[in-house]
Amino acid sequence: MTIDPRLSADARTLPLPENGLFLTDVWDGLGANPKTLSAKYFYDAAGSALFEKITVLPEYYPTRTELRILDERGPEIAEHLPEGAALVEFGSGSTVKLRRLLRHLPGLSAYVPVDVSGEFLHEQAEVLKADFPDLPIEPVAADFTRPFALPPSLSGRPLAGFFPGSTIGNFEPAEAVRLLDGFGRILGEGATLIVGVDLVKERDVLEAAYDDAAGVTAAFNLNLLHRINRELHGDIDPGSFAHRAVFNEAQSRIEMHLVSRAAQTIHVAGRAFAFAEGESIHTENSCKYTIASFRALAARAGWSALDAWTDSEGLFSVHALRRAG
Ligand code: AVJ
Repeated sequence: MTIDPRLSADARTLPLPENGLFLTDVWDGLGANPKTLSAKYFYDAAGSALFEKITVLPEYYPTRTELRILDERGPEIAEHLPEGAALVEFGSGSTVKLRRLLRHLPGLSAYVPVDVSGEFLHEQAEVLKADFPDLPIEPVAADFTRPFALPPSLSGRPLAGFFPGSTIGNFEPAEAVRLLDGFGRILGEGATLIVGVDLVKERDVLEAAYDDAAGVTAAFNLNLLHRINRELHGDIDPGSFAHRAVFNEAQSRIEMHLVSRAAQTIHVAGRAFAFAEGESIHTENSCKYTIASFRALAARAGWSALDAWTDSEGLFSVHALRRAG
């Protein structure tokens, strides 16, 4: 792919093909009916900072609840990881959750963070090394949604995977099955997987978590439009779109949308996209499960249930799964 001359100077400095993919994904998504943008593009520097703010909002229960489960149930979770296991974390954003688990895993032989951002990965590895000097860290720069190879040094060791944060919720069920099966192929027969999964609950609680009173989630959603303006020569007035979060009960997912407040035409890198008043861009799905519905999904991907833990209010779950032979 060649560098598109219509991209902003900032965008042109991004490593290709990320930059070219963002443009073609935005063009494809805004050209589709209904219009969509991929949630993976939320996380530029501004979006990542807004997400950090979301995690401590009073309405946003998932992060603090998962941390509490990892703290309180850590010893039980640890029983499912064999002595000498290497722990592979898929999408190792920050190490906050990992640290909670590590306290309970003194017998771990290596930690393998996997992340697309090589730079972030190596920074985090350095910080972790300072706090866990005896734990070998073997970062892998890779997109965990695609097949990748583990470091050869891990061969012969028992393997475990860690996928916290209910990131699995961003994938529609069919994609989630493909992803979990992919983890199983990478980790191999007999591996353990520890995965954080948000639970179905009352509509009011779910919708408030994705439409907080302080407007942080709205800013996080709208940042996608700012990012398009910054990186792809967009001329979008973010004020002409409203944030909307709705629980789609039939599909058991929170949907986030950006709804056009008026009929208008926007431009992105030279292409025009027309909106009717009230027309939306679907920007995110966050799928919610019961313990049983998640186990059924995992089973389709070749994983059997070992155990699952929830908080006392039944807000969030952490599952331990085993890869069948
Ligand atoms: C990072 C995908 C788990 O779905 O709860 C938070 C992202 N979006 N508020 C979620 C998110 C809006 C979050 N995940």
